[in-house]
Amino acid sequence: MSQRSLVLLKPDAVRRGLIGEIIRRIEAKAGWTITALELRSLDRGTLETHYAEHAGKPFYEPLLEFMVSGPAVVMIVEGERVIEGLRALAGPTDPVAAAPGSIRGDFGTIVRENLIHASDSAESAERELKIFFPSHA
Ligand code: RTP
Ligand code: MG
Repeated sequence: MSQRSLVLLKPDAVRRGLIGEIIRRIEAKAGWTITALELRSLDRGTLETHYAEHAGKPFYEPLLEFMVSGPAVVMIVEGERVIEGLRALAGPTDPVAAAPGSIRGDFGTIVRENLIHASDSAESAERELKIFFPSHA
């Protein structure tokens, strides 16, 4: 079943020069295609909408501060079971708990600075695509 996912390479990934490595892993998956891609400085309002489910949690403000700390790569990835597949490729939220071989498991140590966001469900993908790519939604 072909799906679309909204992917962010977070500011830590850009700062550390990991854009190419992460995109290589995504492109290597059979049948997946990047259909939109932009280096973009995200504004706070966009991030408040994107991360609305976390408003009020202790990590919310530091998360927003981190996400505006430098440019991110914003992408649409399309393909077979791409939502579940990208979550698996990324690994769990805490990079230290993430298995080696996953993006977070190979490159992360800090929960907040965990390199990548990928939509967690078809409903989230629809919502997030409208936020980041209104012309593609
Ligand atoms: P994301 O939404 O970015 O794809 O990540 P996720 O689903 O794996 O994690 P989520 O629970 O939605 O949390 C969103 C992002 O907030 C940061 N975070 N920091 N305890 C903490 O310091 C903490 N918990 C979460 C991470 O950047 C996480 O990806
Ligand atoms: Mg999430």
